[in-house]
Amino acid sequence: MFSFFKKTFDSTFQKIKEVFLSNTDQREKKQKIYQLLTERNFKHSTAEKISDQLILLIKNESDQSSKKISDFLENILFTTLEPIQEITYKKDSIYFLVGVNGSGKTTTAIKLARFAKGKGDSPLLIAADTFRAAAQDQLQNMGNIYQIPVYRDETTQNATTTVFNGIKNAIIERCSPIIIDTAGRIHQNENLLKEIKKIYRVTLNAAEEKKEVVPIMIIDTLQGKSIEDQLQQFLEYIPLKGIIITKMDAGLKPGILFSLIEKSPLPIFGLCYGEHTTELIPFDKREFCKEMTKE
Ligand SMILES: Nc1nc2c(ncn2[C@@H]2O[C@H](COP(=O)(O)OP(=O)(O)OP(=O)(O)O)[C@@H](O)[C@H]2O)c(=O)[nH]1
Ligand SMILES: [Mg+2]
Repeated sequence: MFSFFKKTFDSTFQKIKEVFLSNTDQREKKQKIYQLLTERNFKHSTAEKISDQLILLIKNESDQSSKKISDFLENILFTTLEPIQEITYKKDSIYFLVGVNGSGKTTTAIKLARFAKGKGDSPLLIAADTFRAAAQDQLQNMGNIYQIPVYRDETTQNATTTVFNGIKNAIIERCSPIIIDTAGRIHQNENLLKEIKKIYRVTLNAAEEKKEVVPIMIIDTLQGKSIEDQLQQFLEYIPLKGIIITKMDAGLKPGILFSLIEKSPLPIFGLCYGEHTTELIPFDKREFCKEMTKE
């Protein structure tokens, strides 16, 4: 399941193991591990923590096998990610996807719908990107391919109408979860943020406490430093409950991927690592650390 991430991280952890199995003293080992991690863009404090703790644990351990080093690494990574909350998939939710232009909202909406269907649930997608007919076509075409119903209303450019009617329709048809794809909006544009707030409010009204509305921000790893600003701006308008990180396959150094997860100010719902509609995994930090370091 995590084969992509494993491939990205594996050479790093493999090299760390090689350092341990080599014939050098503790100080040199620690320095080499620290260097290995910082060269791959791990945060300095994280690199220091991993190298310090690993040296300490191994020093007091009679079993110096590669398997043992993997176990220690897994635990150290896990404690690093421990403060990050997770948010798990629930069938009866309304997933309200927001984000800046091109971050991967529509692709992720389909991925999420396929994930739900794979669990035996009956998702419905709402095409609430009413700015562009092409955006609705994109969702509709995918829905047709994977036999997932898509609610769209070509008679209106008003996303609130589409969302309201779409949710009512899903409730009548007993579809759940409901996944709402919204239009991309730049985080510096106040009017667009006010609009998404309005659409969110209508979503809450239409849900009538029958379903939990889960606003999720879709974050593109390639956006680098602007990510924090994006989150902050959106949070002023919508009480985001989690994030999905996309494009993790974009060839970033392992440390950048790890830092992004490590620094997340909101619970992580899932990770996307490709354009294919199955390339989404729910985020489970224990599993993640295990897969990264396993033999
Ligand atoms: N490599 C890679 N590409 C992705 C991923 N997710 C989405 N993409 C690609 O990113 C591009 C934009 O994806 P969309 O899903 O259309 O993005 P969007 O946020 O809906 O875009 P707008 O509606 O225009 O704001 C497409 O070419 C997708 O195939 C991912 O996890 N990895
Ligand atoms: Mg879109």
